[in-house]
Amino acid sequence: MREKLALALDVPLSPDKLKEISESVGVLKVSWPLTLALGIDRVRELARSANWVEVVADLKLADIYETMEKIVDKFDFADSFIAHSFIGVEGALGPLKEKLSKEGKGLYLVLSMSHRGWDDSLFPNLLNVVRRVDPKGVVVGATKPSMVRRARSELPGKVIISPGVGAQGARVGDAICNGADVEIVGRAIYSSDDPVSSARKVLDELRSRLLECQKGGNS
Ligand code: BMP
Repeated sequence: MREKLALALDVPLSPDKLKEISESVGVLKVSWPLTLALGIDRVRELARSANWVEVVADLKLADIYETMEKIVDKFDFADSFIAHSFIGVEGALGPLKEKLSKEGKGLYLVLSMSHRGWDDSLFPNLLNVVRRVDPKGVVVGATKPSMVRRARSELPGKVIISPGVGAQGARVGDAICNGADVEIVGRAIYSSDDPVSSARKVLDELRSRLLECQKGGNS
């Protein structure tokens, strides 16, 4: 079950704590704020601090291919990367997907963000880019279960990863009960007084929520 939860590590935690957290939360998402705080070499150490199911570099790549390639090469320890889909295919996501595939790495494209100001009228165009790029998966906010359902029905074979659980208001299980594969939790774990026990609690909550929603349908 730990493979269904990702820690959004936007601030540093000690390698020892991360190792314990990884027993409950199997995926590690690293980011720009973490990298700017620690430097790339210490982020690499944290990525190697535990037996993570996957290390996702959430860099929200949004540039021409040649620039994204330089950034991606620095994150040699990452298993997968998050990019924005609005940048389009030719000269950007097309060659990026090709490079990552050759290296055995995954690509996730942002399809619907978790914050209130995101405009989901963009969805059909972004979906079109996703279909053309054929990434490993997409990012859809857990705060909008209807968008998770829409993404799941349009993209049955894609991995859906969903941020917004905890601090942004979504409950543990809101996204997975509506078709997502992984829920991403940041502040509810790393800002708590005891991140290790908070991570365990999130896993326990997910277990019982999944039992509930498997019995009674969604929501
Ligand atoms: P938190 O659980 O503390 O709100 O963290 C959510 C994480 O997911 C952050 O790293 C944020 O950058 C990321 N994220 C998000 O919140 N909404 C999105 O739509 C896409 C994201 O990657």
